[in-house]
Amino acid sequence: MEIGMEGVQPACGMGSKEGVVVTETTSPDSGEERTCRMTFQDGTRSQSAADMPTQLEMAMDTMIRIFHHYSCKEGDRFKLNKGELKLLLQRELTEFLSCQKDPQLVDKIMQDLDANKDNEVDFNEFVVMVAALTVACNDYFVEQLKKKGK
Ligand SMILES: [Ca+2]
Repeated sequence: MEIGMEGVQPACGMGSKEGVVVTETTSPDSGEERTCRMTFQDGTRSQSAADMPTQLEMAMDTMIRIFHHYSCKEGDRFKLNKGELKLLLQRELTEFLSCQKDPQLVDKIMQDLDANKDNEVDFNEFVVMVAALTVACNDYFVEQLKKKGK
């Protein structure tokens, strides 16, 4: 219950009184804890064995953390400018970038991702890029499996 309250309060911007209401629905199978953990607070998550996030939850958490790690370097801390995007691509998508010879690649990616044309990439736009790359990787993966006849 304590864990649930910690998880809910800051993310929803609610006071402790409202937070208590949510935790009253806590079930023994820790389903409520799962929900609360989706608030992705920095470093406040309980790490007991029964409270470990799933791999998919960790993947989502990682995407959020990585985005914010780079977006907070300059200017708007919730958006990637071109420099921040370039750094993220270079450090986090090393393989992807290394096989791309186009010197204008970052500009092109920026233009493609920047759906609202504010010269910044927000989290929504970033997720679209990661999703597109993930789909491409999966297509390749499936193709390889088919070739092997599996
Ligand atoms: Ca920024």
